[in-house]
Amino acid sequence: MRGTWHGFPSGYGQPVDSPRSIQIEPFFIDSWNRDNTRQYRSQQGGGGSRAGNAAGGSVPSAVFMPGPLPQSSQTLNKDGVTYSDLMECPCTTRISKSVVDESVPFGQGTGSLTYTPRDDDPVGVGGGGGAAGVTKLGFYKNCKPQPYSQMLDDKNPSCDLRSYVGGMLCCGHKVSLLDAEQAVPWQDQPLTYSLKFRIWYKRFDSAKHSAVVKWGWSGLGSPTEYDVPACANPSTGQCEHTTSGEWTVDEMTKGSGRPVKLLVAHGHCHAPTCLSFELQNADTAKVICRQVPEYGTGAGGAGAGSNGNDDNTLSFASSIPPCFWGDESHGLLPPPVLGPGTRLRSVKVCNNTFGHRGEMSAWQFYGVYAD
Ligand SMILES: [Cu+2]
Repeated sequence: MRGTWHGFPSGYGQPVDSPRSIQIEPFFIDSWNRDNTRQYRSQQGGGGSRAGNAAGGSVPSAVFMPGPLPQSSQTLNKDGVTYSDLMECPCTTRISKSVVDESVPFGQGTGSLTYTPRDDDPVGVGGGGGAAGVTKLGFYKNCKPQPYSQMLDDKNPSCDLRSYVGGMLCCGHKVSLLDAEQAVPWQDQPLTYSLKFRIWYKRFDSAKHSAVVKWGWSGLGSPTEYDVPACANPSTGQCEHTTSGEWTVDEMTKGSGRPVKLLVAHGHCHAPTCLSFELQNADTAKVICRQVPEYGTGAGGAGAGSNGNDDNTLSFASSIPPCFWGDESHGLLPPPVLGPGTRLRSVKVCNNTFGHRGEMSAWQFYGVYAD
């Protein structure tokens, strides 16, 4: 994410030994409504243009225009929506489920999801693109019980194939997120994307640098994703959903039995859902790290609209600032040192004015062993 700092405090680094190539896995979902945007533009007297945008034109600040959505969308025909529900990968009628055993208890429903394209799906323009063929994906989730996660007790739909309604497994490569009855629109107007990466590096000097270790914890069990149920009464304006889970440092380091010194903590969560992500020492109830994403407002003129191309896109997170520890002389707080027996608690708060799918709750930590 453009505004999110990815680095290490002075004296630490992540060594990469003479790389020759990199592999990236960009994840794009085209949710742009070409027609409404054009109509809006002509009503406003035109103006603005954006490179790489087949229809030209830009949607001014704070205007969101949904494109077609499947029936399973949680924002379909609702007021006050400022983002496309497609970005949360709703399962559509193009996808069928095959459950291995319908009689198993909740949380054990496994099997597969099969995507079937339409005959008139895009065949690819300019040598790229093209639709997915029949695609089958296995579903194996293992939501953990308390205290690791509330997901089983809450019967979170992501824990079981029978209740799964959206998320990564309904977002295969080149699939359409529309229903079987809906043709893929604007096939003559493909979008062209450009990606820019900036990689900051230094020569690794073992006299000056220590190599960091990466640890992760999903906080949920084997799915890193979960559903955020819509709040019962959105008119109250207080729609927040909280989920939490606990684990030990030793579990996180795969039973190393060693204390850790944390240097960087990134909580992985999604716009427009994520409100805050907190890591606590469950033994002392002390907050170790609290992350609050920064959201775009859509303000700022051409290019800053909900389909804009700058950092202020409406309802998108422009930054999720990580927790970062280091040397006091650099203005940083001292790194927390945690023994292997330390219990950690993750507390994640989401906006649930609308329901969400595929939201993620995962911590990524970088640090060193402290023994
Ligand atoms: Cu994610």
